[in-house]
Amino acid sequence: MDHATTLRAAGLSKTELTAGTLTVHSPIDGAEVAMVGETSPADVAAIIARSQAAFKAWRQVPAPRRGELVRLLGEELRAAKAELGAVVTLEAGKITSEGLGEVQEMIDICDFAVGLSRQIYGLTIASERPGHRMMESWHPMGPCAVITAFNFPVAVWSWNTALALVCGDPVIWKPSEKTPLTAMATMKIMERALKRFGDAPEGLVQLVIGGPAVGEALVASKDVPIVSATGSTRMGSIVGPKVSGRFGRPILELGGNNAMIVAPSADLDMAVRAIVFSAVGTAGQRCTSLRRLIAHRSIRADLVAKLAKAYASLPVGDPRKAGVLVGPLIDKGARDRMQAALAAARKEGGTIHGGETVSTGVPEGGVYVTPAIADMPKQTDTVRTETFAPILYVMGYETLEEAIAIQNDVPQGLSSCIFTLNMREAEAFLSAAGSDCGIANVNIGPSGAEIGGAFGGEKETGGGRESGSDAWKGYMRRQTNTINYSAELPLAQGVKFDF
Ligand code: UN1
Repeated sequence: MDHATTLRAAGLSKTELTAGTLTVHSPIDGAEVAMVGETSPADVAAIIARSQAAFKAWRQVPAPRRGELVRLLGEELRAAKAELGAVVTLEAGKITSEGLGEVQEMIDICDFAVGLSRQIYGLTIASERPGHRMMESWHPMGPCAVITAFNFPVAVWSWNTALALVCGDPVIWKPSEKTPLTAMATMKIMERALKRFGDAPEGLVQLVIGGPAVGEALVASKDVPIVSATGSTRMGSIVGPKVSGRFGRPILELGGNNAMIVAPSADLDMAVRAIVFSAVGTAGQRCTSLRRLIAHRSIRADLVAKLAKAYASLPVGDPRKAGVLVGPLIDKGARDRMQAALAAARKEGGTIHGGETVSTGVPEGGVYVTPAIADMPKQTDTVRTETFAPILYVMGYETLEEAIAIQNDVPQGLSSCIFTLNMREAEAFLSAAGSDCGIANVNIGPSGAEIGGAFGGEKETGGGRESGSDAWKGYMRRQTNTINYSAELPLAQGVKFDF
C-alpha cells in the first residue's frame, strides 16, 4: 500500500495532510508524506483553559461511567487496529507485526482501565481515638499533559490516557514532531469513542502539535498538575525540575541501558531467541531494547558465535514486507549516532560485527543498517551511554556478584534480566542486592513488557511509573479523612486543650 492510501485509510484528510508547516517523513523511504498544522505556543493557554473547564465536569462523572468512555475507545481501537498499525509502520518504521502489537498494547490498557474504573479503592485505617474512623479517598488531579516519543508513538499515550480518563483527568497530548500522523489518526479513533459516549465535556482529550515551545508552555503551567513525559534523559532533566519547581507532578520515563546476564546454566538457544528479539526488534529503538549482554566467561564465545550466526540471517528491509524483521532507523541522525558509538567502542578495544549501512534490497531513501554486536573488553563509557540503535555490547563475568555489579554500573535503571536455570542465582538477581532496575526478569528479555505491571525505572530513567499495577495513583490525589461519630472531641497523641 502506498503512503497516501495508508493515511487515507486511517481517516486523515487531504486538507489535514497538506494544511501546515510541519513536514513529516516516512523512515521507510524518506518520502515527505505530509505537512501538518502546528499549534501556536500562544494558543496553549486557551487549550489549558479548555482542559480545566473539562476537568470541572469530568471529575463529577462517576468513575465507572468514565470507564465506559475507555471501553468504547478500546472497541474503536479493535475496529481500527490494522489501519492504525499501518500508520505506526509508515511513520515510525516498525515492522507490521510490531505496529499491530503497539495497537494491541493500547487495547490491553483500555481493558485494564475499564476494570480499574470500578476498583479505585482507598484504605480504611484504625483510628487511635474512640468513635472515630479514618479512610483514604482518591480524587481526580486535573489536566494531564502527555509528551510522547517517536518510538512508541501511540501506546505510551494510551497508557497515560486510559488511566487519566478513568481517574477523572483530562489529557493534553504532545506527540513527537517526528510522529504527528499517528497522533492525528489516534485522535480520530478517540473522537469516535467520544461521539458514541455522548456527553463527555468538550476539550476532554486534546492534541497539540509542535516543537519545544509548545511542550514548554504545558510544562510551565500551574494549571497542568501532571506532566507525563517519555523521551531522552536530557529532555527529562529539563522537564522534571520545571514541573517539580512549580510543585506539579512529573511522571518521567527516560533512557534505558538494559542488560541481560547469561549464566552458565542458561538455556542458550532460548537466550539467543530472547537476545535477538530484544536487541534487534524495533531496530533497537525501544527504551527497553537490550543493549548490554553480560555473559559468563565459560559460555561467552559460544554465545557470541550463535548470535553472530543468527544476526547473519536477519532480514533487513521494508517493514511492510512479510518476513522482514529489521526495519529502518528513524532518520540519518540515528545512523550517525550509531556509527559514532561503534567508532568509539572500537577505540575502547571493542571488536565490532555488523553495523553496516544496507543499500541493496531496501527502499531507497530510508536508513537501513545491519544490527551490530560489539565484543568489549570491559564496560566502557560508550557502553554506559544509551545509543538509540541496534548495538549490543558484550562483556564477560566470572561471579554473579560481578555480573550484577556490571549490570548496575550504568546511569540508567529501566529494564534487566537474567537467563539461568539456577534458582539461587535467579532469586539473588531479583533481591534487594540484585538488579537496581524498575523491571527485572528471569528467562525472558528486557523488552516487550505487558501492560499489567507498572512500567518505568530508576536513576536517570526518571523514577516514573505508568501502565498497570497501582500506577493509577500517580494520576490522582490522595485525601486522608478522619470522621468523628462520637459526642466527644478527643485530640490525637493524648493532647489536652481544655478551656
Ligand atoms: C518504550 O520504548 O518507550 O516493554 C516503551 C516494551 C513496550 C514498551 C516500550 N511494552 O518494550
